[in-house]
Amino acid sequence: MITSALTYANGPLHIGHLAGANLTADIYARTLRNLGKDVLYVGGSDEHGAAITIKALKEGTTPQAIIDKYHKMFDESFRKIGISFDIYHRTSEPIHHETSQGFFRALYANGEFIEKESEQYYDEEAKAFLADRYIKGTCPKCGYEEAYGDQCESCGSTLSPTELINPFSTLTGNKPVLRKTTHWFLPLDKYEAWLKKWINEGVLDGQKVHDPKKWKNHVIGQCNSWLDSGLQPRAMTRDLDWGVDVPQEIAGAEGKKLYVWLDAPIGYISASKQWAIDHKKDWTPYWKSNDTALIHFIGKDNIVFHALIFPAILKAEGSFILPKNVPANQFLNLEGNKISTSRNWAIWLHEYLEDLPGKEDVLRYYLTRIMPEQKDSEFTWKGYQDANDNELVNNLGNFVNRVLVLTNKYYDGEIPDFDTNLAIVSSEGEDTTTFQDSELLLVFDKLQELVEFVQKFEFRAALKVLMEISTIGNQFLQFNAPWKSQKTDPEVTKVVMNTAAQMVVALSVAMEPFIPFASAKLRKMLSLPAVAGKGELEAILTALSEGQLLVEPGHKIEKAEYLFERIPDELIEAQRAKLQASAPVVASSYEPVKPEIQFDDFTKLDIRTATILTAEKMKKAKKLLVLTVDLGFEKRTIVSGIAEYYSPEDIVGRQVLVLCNLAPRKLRGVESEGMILMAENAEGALSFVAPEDGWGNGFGVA
Ligand code: B3M
Ligand code: ZN
Repeated sequence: MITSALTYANGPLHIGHLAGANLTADIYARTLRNLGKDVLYVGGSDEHGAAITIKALKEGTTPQAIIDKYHKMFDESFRKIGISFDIYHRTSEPIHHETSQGFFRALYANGEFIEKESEQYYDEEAKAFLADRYIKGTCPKCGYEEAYGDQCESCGSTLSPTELINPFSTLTGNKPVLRKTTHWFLPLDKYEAWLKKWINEGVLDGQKVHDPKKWKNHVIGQCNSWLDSGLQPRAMTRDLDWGVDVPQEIAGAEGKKLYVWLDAPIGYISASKQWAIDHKKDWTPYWKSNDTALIHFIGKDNIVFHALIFPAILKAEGSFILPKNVPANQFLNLEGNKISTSRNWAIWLHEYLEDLPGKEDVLRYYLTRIMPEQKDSEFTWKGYQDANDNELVNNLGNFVNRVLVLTNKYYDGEIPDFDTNLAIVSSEGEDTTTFQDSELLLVFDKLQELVEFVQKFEFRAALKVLMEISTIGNQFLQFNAPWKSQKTDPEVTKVVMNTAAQMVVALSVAMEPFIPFASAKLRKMLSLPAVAGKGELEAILTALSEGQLLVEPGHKIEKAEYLFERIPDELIEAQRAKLQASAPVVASSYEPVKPEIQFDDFTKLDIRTATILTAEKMKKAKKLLVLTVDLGFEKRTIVSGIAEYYSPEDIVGRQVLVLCNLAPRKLRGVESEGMILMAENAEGALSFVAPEDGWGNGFGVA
């Protein structure tokens, strides 16, 4: 049972989504299917939570319109890049609402929830409670100033709103107040002991259920850092109007929705149920049988939800298995910067597919090659081009092409038969070894190594082994030089070419999980059926271990075509230019216009002209300057986040505009009594907006 994190349907897919939770799971699922395992691999769109409603608010449309748009895009893009979901589902489906409500009922009936009144942040102007993404503030872990109430996108920490420093409402920017509300809490503190044992020893209810040594260090590390600081009861409901209703028969349910992190992982189960309906199968063995391995592929920002909270929910329900592993990946950066949706610093999958048609496998290959398995890694267009040209074209493509071209040239496309006696390298009693045997044994070992790496979620290493098989093939050709021996010793050439053909067939299967489009193309050239996830790899391993051929003499292949092509510099330059340009210029990077206000709203802002009198750097704060400004009628201290764009000595004496009736706010212990008005471009660069120098201080704007 394999899952990919459900993507929030609030913006297009980018390469980070692939590298984190999807390409990983796809390679894994395809490999297991090729090994003949019974695999169910599900994914889908996460269509609830504040991520969706806030996007709808920004675009002046409905959450439904947002999820419909992105779900369709995701479904298409994933299909085109070859993610082999057995079902790509969505959490807005009725079957999901029923399934997640069923969980809520079961937990409620089991007495697992604590119903509790607590104080939560509330935005008095928007008249809304501020959970999760409705609230932002400074991350207590890393100091990032735009951390959400549920997590920090900069360091990946999972947070709760009360941990934020200087919280503010994302709806209005207001400072929130605390207000009482009642919710159902999951007492995670009560589960702490068994979670600790389960994570660190793989033991659950006295049974060994997984091997913690097979879990990634950073996954266990993050869980333990949570466990060690003590788990807190966590609210499983929210005051929202978008999401799955708390079952209405429960007293107090009115107006309450399930917390998105309660419903979303249950989405994996709903998807499995829908798949079972569609295929007239039973979903329960995949979720309830002890011989099923449940594997969640995710990004590192989702670790505690999948490795602590969802397991706690599954166990509280009582009839489900827990994940056998949660192989989370770290983050992928792009050309020196963090991938950022809001700054449009990303390679969007739908644009890649359009701009570089036929290069799906190149992206898959390069992303696997640089996969952030243990630490963050970086995508560069140069790296992409090099990986394509030096590895796919020069190594793999070249080997395959040479074999197919020569087979066509020398044997009219028929795999040659050969005289075994010609190729004996050793014989002992009944056992004779030909150089074909020893060469194919090398391939067999490599295939086994590759499978082991995939099973350990070490996809980079597995890919490297795949390329080593092709290197072995190239060296084999180079050493035996059939293009020479064909003239001098055509009989020996047949052994060489037959052996090379066996290698190509092995490669055509082994490459399928990584570069499925090239595999399908190659299989067609080989006149063999496409790899369909029906134990083909297992069959090859068996055949090789028994010394059988993978393709018989006389089998006729088709004409050779190139599997890969060199990527011209212009293409790379164009993509680089597009990336650089897209941030500030492309229309979509402009902030949408905010909802209409009245003149009265505007006059509430008291904006005055002022002069900067002094400026100095705030200690240990990269971005902050401490300024004193003269407002004419008084002097004020203002902490301003402009240090990356202006140095203190350059701005003393400058005329500026100050919002002077903003409630004071403490920043790093210094009280800031107002705000300097700046223009901010799409890259986040700042520039003063101000009257001419010498204009005079304390005058309002009109
Ligand atoms: N939608 C977060 C994300 O897209 C969240 C994952 C849910 S998995 C059940 O990164
Ligand atoms: Zn952080």
